[in-house]
Amino acid sequence: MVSPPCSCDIFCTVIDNLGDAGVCWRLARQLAVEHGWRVRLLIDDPTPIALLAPGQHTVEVRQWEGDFEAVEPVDVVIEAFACNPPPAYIRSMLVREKAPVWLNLDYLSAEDWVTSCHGLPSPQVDMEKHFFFPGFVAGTGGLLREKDYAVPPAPTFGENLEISLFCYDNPQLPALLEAWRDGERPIVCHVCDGLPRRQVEAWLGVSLPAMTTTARGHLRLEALPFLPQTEYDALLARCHLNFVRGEDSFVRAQWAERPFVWQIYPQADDAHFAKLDAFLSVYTNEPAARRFFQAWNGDSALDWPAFAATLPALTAHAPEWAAKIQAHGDLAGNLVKFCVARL
Ligand code: TRH
Repeated sequence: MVSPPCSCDIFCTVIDNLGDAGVCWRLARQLAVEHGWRVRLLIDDPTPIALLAPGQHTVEVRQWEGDFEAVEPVDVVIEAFACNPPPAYIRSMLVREKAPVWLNLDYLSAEDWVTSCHGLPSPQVDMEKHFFFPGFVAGTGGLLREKDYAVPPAPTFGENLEISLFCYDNPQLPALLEAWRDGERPIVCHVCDGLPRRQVEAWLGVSLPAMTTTARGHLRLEALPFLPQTEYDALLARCHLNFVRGEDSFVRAQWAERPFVWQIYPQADDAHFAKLDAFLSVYTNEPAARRFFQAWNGDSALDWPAFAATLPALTAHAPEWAAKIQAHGDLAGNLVKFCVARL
């Protein structure tokens, strides 16, 4: 189906970290490049976009400051993660002859309730807003994946095990670094910029500037600068195993078709543990893998040798898993269909 070229405003607030901007940027770019939509990304802090996509000209990125009216009416309004467009903007949506399609793009979760909430209307004054949920199964909005994303060939298992490390503050990291240092197999760990590097530096007791390398026992640590998003995606595909976090890197590790370990975004009321369990129950029933994910997100002892022993099975499983979660269409494509049906 060829959709008419829509105009679309995406609202995003950067709560913390990079995921809000990372998800909105991917969606904005895909709607523009793959569906020909005229997209504006209205973001309260555009700094992360400049880091994720330096020099991009595909999407108009504007700083969202305070209250303002719709500059010109658009067909589709997407608010990311219930960020609430400004009141004056909403009022100008109301006076449009034809109300725009208004979506709240929510967070990703593998929990069962998602299928019953995806697409539901949330009545507003004189207008409807719909919940649009990403997800792993039919009946959700699917996951962001570019049409031209080509899975690079799997790296061969040479002598070194190549691992990328992207995580939040994680009290389990020192024990893992020790296991790698003292293990039999040489490991190269590509340490991402920010929190991962700071924790590695604390463990080393010395600084490890970006683009430098150091070694401890069988572990070589390579400090990365902050990479543009496409280069980060490529890093995931070059590694045998990726430690990822949050939402966007978590999804990308699955598209890279490699084993991964996920640190979920921690929530104050521990709601994230239910999300972690929900994901594990659909992703793998390999006990050592499940235990490792749980330990990485909790305080039980990490058993690196047991997890490492599952890597061949997880590597073999990765393409099947990627095919399974791709079978329901990609999020941007599903979102376009959803909107076009309501325009
Ligand atoms: O940064 P995050 O922790 O983002 C989180 C989550 O989205 C979480 O659900 C949300 O509630 C919170 O933000 C506010 O992790 P995430 O989602 O993986 O986003 C990181 C983005 O940064 C992703 O798009 C990949 C990108 N990235 C690069 O482009 N280059 C890099 O060098 C690195 C390390 C990451």
